[in-house]
Amino acid sequence: MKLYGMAQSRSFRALWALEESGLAYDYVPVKLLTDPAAPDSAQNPDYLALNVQGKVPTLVDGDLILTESAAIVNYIGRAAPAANLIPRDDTTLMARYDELLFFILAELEQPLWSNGKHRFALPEAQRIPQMLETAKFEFAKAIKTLDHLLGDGQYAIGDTFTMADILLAQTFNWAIRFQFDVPEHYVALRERHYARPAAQRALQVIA
Ligand SMILES: N[C@@H](CCC(=O)N[C@@H](CS)C(=O)NCC(=O)O)C(=O)O
Repeated sequence: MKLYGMAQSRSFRALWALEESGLAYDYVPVKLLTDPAAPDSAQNPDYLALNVQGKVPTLVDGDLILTESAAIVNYIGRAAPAANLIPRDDTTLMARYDELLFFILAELEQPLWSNGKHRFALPEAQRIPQMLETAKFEFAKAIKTLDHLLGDGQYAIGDTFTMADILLAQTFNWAIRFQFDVPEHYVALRERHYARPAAQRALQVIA
């Protein structure tokens, strides 16, 4: 498998998932907002042929090309069943896992991405400064819902570490980096999961 990614981005989810899975992979660093002629630019025609939006991450496995981080971590989880990184067999746990993953992408990370888009990612003419306050408001709302969705356990789903824990920890890392108000228990969640050996190895890959 080949993972195209950038250090501080959603591609860290996929890199960490690969390290947890034990699967063999190659990591290819890609740069955003650079000259399309540069071979490592996300706007280079060779990269756009893989990822038409010029975004990261992209996972390539043979003829399969995936360009959504949640689909990528699920693919990695299914490709490495022995690592037990996604719920199987138990319909209720699988449903709760799906619910949490969709919630993280649609609700929890959405205000963080909104902040990024309206600070630096969108063309200047499209940025709306008031969106920054709206994003903080929406993030606080999402946190309350997350408190309701998660139990008191050490892990998000069931009693084992899953890809949902990777997505949560990476999303809170992002929130802390963007200086959003992150409650202490989610700062602690981020610390606990980033201390895992696989996360530390993934950090070395992008160092
Ligand atoms: N829904 C996609 C979003 C991917 C995405 O937007 N990645 C950002 C970096 S975290 C990116 O490449 N942005 C560059 C751009 O918007 O041009 C996923 O979860 O993989």
